[in-house]
Amino acid sequence: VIGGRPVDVSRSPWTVALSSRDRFGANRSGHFCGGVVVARTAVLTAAHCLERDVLGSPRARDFKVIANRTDLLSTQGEEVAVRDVWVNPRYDSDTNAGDFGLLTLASPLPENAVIRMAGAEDPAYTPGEQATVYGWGDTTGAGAYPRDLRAASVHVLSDEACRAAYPGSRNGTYVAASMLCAGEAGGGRDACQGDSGGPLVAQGRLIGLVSWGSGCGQPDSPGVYTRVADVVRTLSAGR
Ligand code: 4AZ
Repeated sequence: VIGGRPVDVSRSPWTVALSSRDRFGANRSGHFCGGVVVARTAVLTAAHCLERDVLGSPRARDFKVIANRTDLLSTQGEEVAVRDVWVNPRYDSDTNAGDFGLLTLASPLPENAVIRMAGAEDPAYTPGEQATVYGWGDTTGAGAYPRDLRAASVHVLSDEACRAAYPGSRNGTYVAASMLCAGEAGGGRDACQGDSGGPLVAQGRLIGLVSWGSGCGQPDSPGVYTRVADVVRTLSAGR
């Protein structure tokens, strides 16, 4: 998270780290992505966090979920094994549309760790409002990874503003049906590498998952998030 502040995980107990022994070395506890507790045994994350070339192997035994831990290098909280990995079959790695997947946990997390997802009838925000992004990702855009969870406030933008920022050039394409974007006009506050799969929260509700963007915290290059209302629609349609 660029331009954020440290937060104790008790303030956002739904925020978890995905950790793999093979990723980034032992000094970072193997953290490679964020995730969000959406049911006692279910964690939502980005599909691109679960791809073979990112994870090495998308097999459940290769990674674990770290819950209730602010400092990644501490032994606080719990490490939960993953029983099953599901990647949205409609995820398009070219546009990043549909960038979500679901982890089923081997043991349940506490009820108070579960965040409610925004739905299609209940988006939990209107463009222009503030939301908060959480994660252990890069704080500088140059590979400076923090030990402690961080959070930043960003403004949710209109689809028109997102499309104008990412009209389909080499910088990427904004797909309104499955994405939303958030940032600051002058840059400075944003998600970054390592935050992927983690939560964007408004009104106490999960509205987005960190997905992509052009750089981090740059003016006129907002962060792009998986639209959680679209995740809910997809999951409830059973496909
Ligand atoms: C990434 O590489 C990434 N500024 C995540 C979020 C953003 C950019 C890059 C948004 O995972």
